[in-house]
Amino acid sequence: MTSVLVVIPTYNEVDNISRLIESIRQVLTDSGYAYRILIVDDNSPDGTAETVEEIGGDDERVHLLRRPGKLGLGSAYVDGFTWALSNLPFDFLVQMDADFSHPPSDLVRLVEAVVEGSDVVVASRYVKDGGSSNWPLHRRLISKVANFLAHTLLGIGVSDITSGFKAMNRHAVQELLKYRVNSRGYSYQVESLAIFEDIGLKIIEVPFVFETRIAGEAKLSLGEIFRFAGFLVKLSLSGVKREET
Ligand SMILES: Nc1nc2c(ncn2[C@@H]2O[C@H](COP(=O)(O)OP(=O)(O)OP(=O)(O)O)[C@@H](O)[C@H]2O)c(=O)[nH]1
Ligand SMILES: [Mg+2]
Repeated sequence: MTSVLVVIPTYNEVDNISRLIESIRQVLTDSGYAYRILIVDDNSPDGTAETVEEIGGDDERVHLLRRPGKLGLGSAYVDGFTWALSNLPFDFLVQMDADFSHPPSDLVRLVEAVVEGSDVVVASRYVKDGGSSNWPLHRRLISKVANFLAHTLLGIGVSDITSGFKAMNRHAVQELLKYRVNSRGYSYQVESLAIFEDIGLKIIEVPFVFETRIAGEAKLSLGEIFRFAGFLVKLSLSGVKREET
């Protein structure tokens, strides 16, 4: 049976996480795929991890990876993927945010696009029928500038380079981890696409509508934005690198 792993990094998502896990369970149960859900939590002070333990207690499909402190979104993905490759059975992996910006109802559509033969599927706001609902003007602007910078500096052939909602096959995950992933934070989204292109994987975009977070607090700080821009410049100069073996 085809099996799907959903990886979700969390920091202070106690107001979202129970509903999100429940919603993913429903969507994937209806789809007929076998599934696992992996939450990568950075010792959230609001008790996100404890909530996951409560919900997941008697469900072997829900897993929790606890890290000692807030180490960044990118490194949460890398640690989650590394742990999953050794510990969980999966054919396809979906990465998504915990705050319902990435609607669980779109999950299956993404997975199906990978099943049909792409290696990486990016859920995109910037292709026909994609968009963002109620996103404040300043956030739209930040996203557009980030995408413009990433396109100009790195020439990646994806229109929504900063999307965090992606599906990929196991091969893509294995190959990604053969590279040195330097991003700790949000630039991971761009760096991972640069790596996928370097490997020569087949990447496609499917439209989706990004929903504005309604519960919990934003983590995107000014510091993150500057680190993101600095990282893009560095990446454009040095390129991506495979780990020495
Ligand atoms: N484990 C971990 N997760 C993180 C970290 N920073 C952010 N996240 C999670 O990564 C996802 C994306 O973060 P958000 O705060 O939603 O970022 P955003 O979507 O740019 O900002 P909003 O518009 O406010 O939602 C969420 O599930 C966060 O909980 C981190 O340092 N560690
Ligand atoms: Mg968000």
